[in-house]
Amino acid sequence: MPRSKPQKSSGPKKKPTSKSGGTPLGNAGEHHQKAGGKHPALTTNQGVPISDNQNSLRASERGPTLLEDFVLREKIMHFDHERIPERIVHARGTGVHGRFTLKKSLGRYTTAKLFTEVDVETPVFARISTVAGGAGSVDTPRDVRGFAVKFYTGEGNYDLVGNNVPVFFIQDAIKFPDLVHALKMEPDRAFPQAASAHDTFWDFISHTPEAMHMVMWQMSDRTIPRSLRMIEGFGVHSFRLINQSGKSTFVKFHWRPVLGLQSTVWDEAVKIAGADQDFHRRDMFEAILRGDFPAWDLAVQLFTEEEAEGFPFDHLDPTKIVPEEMVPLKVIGRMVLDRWPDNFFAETEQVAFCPANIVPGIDFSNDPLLQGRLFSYLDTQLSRLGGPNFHQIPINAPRAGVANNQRDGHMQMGVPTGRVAYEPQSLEPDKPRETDAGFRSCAQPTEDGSKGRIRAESFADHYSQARQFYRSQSPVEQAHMASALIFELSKVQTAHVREAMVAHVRNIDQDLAKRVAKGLSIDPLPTAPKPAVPVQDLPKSPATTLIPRMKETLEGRAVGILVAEGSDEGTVDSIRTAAEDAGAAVTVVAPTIGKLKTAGRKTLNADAQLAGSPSVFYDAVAVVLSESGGTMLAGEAAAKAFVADAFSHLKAIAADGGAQALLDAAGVMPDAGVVAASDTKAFIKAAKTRQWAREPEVRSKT
Ligand code: HDD
Repeated sequence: MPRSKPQKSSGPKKKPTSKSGGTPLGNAGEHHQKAGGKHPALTTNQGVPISDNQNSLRASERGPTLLEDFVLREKIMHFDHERIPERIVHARGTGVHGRFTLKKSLGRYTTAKLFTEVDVETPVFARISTVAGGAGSVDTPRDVRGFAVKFYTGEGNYDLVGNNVPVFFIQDAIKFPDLVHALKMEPDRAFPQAASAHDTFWDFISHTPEAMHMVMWQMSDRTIPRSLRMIEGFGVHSFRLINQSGKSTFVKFHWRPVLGLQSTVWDEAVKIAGADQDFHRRDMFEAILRGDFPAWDLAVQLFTEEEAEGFPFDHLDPTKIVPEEMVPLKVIGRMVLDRWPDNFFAETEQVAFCPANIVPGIDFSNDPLLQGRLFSYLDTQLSRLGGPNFHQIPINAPRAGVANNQRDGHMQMGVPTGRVAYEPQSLEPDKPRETDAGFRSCAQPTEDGSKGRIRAESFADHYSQARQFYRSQSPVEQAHMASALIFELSKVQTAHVREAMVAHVRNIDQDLAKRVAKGLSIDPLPTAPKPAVPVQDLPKSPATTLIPRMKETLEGRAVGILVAEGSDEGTVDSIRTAAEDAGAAVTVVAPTIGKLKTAGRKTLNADAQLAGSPSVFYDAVAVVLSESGGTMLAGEAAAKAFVADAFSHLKAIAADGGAQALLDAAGVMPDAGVVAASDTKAFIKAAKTRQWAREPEVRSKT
């Protein structure tokens, strides 16, 4: 929400702890205060004071620049190397510091202190990202969001590197480079940026039946979130927890946003991309600035090897969920993000996550995708961060301390002392040694079998959970999925790829296939590929839905009030107060920013200008105008779009009499979500949700 006013949240206001340090914005801003006061001398990287930072060394007033100008050369050399290779995936990310507090011990299942020491705060750094786009790409494409959390535990760093959907496209890491090459910009033309809606992606998917479950999630509203604060996170794979006696229990991790889930509608996401490329990053930044610290509950699903054997799927297959209805979630603690990084590059860009970063009491499962990831991330950091010592960069450095005999290498920051850099040894008794409390891999007996490039039979069912997901969704969500598939495939130029996808969808749900085929004018329906195993009709999983589980709330949301000269200040004030009391950030939008005269000849301050603040920035809008203001704005395209978009994006609209001319010009029809501006109670109630009943009136039925 650009330029929304700092406001009080009705949620608890916690000062950031000294552990996560400083103000929510770290030390940003401090530097400006130094101007004019006592300030340090500007120096070169060798510490040499600089007398002139504005002019390079010249042979004469209008003569050539001299090679001996070490101040210029050092400054330009450093600048030339300011960029490091961006991440091949998840390049666009937003990072925030915070803390995790355990509320329920998992002491029966694990020795990991992170999960056994109740009420202890563990510092964390979380980075939420899109997958496909480059570092400078927009925040709101249809895309899965990465959800990576680094826990700086007393036993070393633990990274939970997940996504906001609980399954993945492929079952084996060997396919990952192909998946990513198909997804990213096509290599000959270098477009589209940050989009899966193109031939190579869907060509690959149409050859990859195991992707069908993830594709259903990808086509759902989960991939067009309203805010990074309103998404779930999933560890995806099964991991193991190991207890004192070495017993292992499988675990799946889930992050649940305290603000609830919320998504945009597709047209809204597209328009946000044009209006504010940084919509999600700015939303997070402003929430932290206001003290509205986003929080997630961490929940676990726990099950034994024997229980897993009874599941109608293989939990080691990362294209499968363990439905909550089968294994309920236990909430064990909460993560609160409360401090924006001091420096984007040093922290968010240089943070190096790795699923192999685990601590004693946690272990991997045999999920073949996870096993491949354990290699990939460490390897990637060598090219991104330039050498083996990237763990010394402050954002990556464990707070638990490091003691070993590794030495030297690019960018070694430490100065190890002594003559012993090996082990076992007897020359320096104080040097680090193995410990009984150290990490031990779960002593799992390995299965007998032959070596080979094998896919387990138990991984063969590619459609049952895709069907389960689609059929579990509400009718509104199913319509959105059909529209999303039609949109994505309509961007595919190769007819046989579109047809191959519709053919797969027939194995998921016949009705969905018909809707998509109709939207793409594919007739007759293509023959469905023969599934490797019969598709099962699994029980519905309501926990996978989004819209039916949305929280009715204005907490963390935004309300825009459109005004002009002559608007009634009493109405504006009562709407603002009611919205703020309900937890929303309120922005007053007008044709001009700054002061305007109200009906009572008072002044009202507009926070934002209409042309740069479309209604896609807000969750609900109010339009408060005088008769003449309404007539004037009825002829203004940006005002009409403000109201028409709010209506078609299913948002509550409060309007007074003067606004009617604008509402008429924008084609707004009366319904339960269009309320009188004087009825703040009705407005707040409608603003806490979206008007799903309106959708068939504003969008063609798919
Ligand atoms: Fe990955 C980054 C999540 C499969 C290889 N991945 C990356 C990030 C997230 C994920 C959130 C960004 C971390 C950050 O913010 O810096 N990746 C996943 C999930 C997967 C998954 C949930 C499946 C369950 N990834 C996966 C596979 C491979 C990789 C199978 C390779 C075999 N991922 C990478 C990478 C990245 C990465 C190339 C790019 C930058 C980085 O690691 O640090 O190594």
